Amino acid sequence: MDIKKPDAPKAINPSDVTICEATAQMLRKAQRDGVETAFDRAANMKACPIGADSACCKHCSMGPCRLNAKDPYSKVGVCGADIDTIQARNFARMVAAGTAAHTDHGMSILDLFREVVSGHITDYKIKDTVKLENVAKSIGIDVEGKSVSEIAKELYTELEKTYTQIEGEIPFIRRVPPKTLETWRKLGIVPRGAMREIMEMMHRTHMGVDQQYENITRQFSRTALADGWGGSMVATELEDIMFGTPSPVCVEVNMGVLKENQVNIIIHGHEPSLFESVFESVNEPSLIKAAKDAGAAGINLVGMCCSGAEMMVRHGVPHAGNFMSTEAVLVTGAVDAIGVDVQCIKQGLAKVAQCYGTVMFTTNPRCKIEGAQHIPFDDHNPKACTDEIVIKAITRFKNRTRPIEIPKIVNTGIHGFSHEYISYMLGGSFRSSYTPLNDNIINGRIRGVAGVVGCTNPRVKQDWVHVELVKELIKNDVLVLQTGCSQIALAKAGLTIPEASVLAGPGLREVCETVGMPPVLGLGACVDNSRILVAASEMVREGGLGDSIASLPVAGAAPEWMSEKAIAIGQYFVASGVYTVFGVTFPIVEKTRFHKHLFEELEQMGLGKWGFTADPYEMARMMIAHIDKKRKALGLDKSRERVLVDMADRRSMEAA
Ligand code: SF4
Ligand code: MSK
Repeated sequence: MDIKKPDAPKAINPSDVTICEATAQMLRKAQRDGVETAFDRAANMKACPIGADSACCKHCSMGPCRLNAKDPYSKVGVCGADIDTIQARNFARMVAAGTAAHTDHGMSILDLFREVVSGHITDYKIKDTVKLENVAKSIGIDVEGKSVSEIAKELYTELEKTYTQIEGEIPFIRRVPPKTLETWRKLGIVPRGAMREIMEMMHRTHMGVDQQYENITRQFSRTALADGWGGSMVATELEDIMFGTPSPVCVEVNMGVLKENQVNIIIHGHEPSLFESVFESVNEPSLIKAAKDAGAAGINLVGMCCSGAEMMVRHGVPHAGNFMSTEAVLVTGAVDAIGVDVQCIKQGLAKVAQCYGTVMFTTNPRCKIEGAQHIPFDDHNPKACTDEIVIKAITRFKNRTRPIEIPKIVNTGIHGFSHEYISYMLGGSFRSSYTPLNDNIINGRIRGVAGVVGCTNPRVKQDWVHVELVKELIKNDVLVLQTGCSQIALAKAGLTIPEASVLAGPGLREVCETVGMPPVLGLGACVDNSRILVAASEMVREGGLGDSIASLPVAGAAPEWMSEKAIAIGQYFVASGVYTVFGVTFPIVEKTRFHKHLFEELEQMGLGKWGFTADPYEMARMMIAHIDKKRKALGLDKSRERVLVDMADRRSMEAA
């Protein structure tokens, strides 16, 4: 009998899987070294088509049940669940998991804030008292005549409700434009408390509970809103209060930020408390001396993924790359230590680290990885952990044996556009406001605003969809706001500097040149998408662009998304009123009632809606068409035509 030999693994061509030159260079080196990365695994792991369509259910042991995506109503599960119930439940659980991740991150920051406020923690403090007052006032706390400590204690008590409240509305609901809030109240989707919403979502998606896709959609909308206007917003605001509100800073990005003659330490993950402490440790004179005694020119601290984005926008710490570059960067052999906390940390990192002698540390009790050393990080004594990481990195530097190859690519970008800074930048520090942004949208110089955010994913060419989409948007006068790994893609492409305004359409270019800003504004980490919600609310409050977020000429996209957090973010933007387009794949069968509900009916109910395409040009077209539809509804289509005619006239005059 012939025994079929297993197929040889498919080899990738690095230039086909990424446009990041540094990553491609390291993937070539990994191939020479016989080291496998997620790019190789993706090429050799065919995505399950039934799972990709969300046409399967394993919520009980009468199944798992697989339905036919090509003929979705031809079958039901053993319990009778139809395709709409099955995929709504699956989608809901993705929202619940993503919301849990962001809100648990926010809860850690809230715990830290409580301990700082009560004086039990002294390694961190309240840094931005202006922001403290503003956040307190925004949720109705009277700050008049109160000390910083009194305001902070009241703020803590209020914000704790974001998580634990059983009935009522979460505190940041007070920031939502009244018309948007009215729609939510009518639909019964105002979050009470994040824990309650996530718990109820998990209950309702248990076998034999909620089996009506519209009802499930209402609860996952409520759950997602508990993320965007709850857990994520608490994380962002308290991080700003304790670590500083970002303002634009010039940063170096890409793998060339590693330095062969220095001790290189990478921090990767999400919660900035770890990174802030490592930042202190690497500036400790005794540790700098130890590094020099070991023969290093110094200690080089570098960020990756969202931890990196947090430190980049607050302190200008260099950033080595986004999610799909985290294994590749270790292939340089130059990384002496990589410390991680939570979220987006590939298990494969531990193996790559071992191959190159990099010491990998997990630090958070929620995240341990086989093959990585665990050094517990305690907010009450953070330096115990982070000093040890630095000491171990120095030891590894001293004992480096493997050859080092660092791609000589460094890009620069200006990042750190908090929603507060956008208002100062456009309105001036004495009369900071969104009036100039709204005015420029109304007069048509800026056609609209797009949030382009999210991950990178080995199922598509790394960074390519982000970069092509953003280029198309700015060329068409759409101002782009960015968070997470997407902004790193654009920074590497050179689009986050003011000079990139030459790639913008004439109206946007004029605004960028007048203000001196890039056409692509990096706001922070993925948890900081809440800054975009606040900016959108400010635009509504400013006037002239309708009375709800749904009426704004704005759109959102996550062109290379991969995580459940991305689905939660997408859903809170949709529920807030924003048309949101995802790329890669969409976990729903087309031509089902649930698909129609998400892609059409939610908009008719006064919310936003979902869109999908993997093609960046089509994505830009869809987003611009939506922006134009909103402009038309606001009666702004005329002003834009006038500006375009003016610019065309001007160009023909220049050519003459
Ligand atoms: Fe199948 Fe219904 Fe059980 Fe899901 S809940 S596995 S559809 S029987
Ligand atoms: S890290 S969720 S890959 S943006 Fe926030 Fe990047 Fe996406 Fe993770």
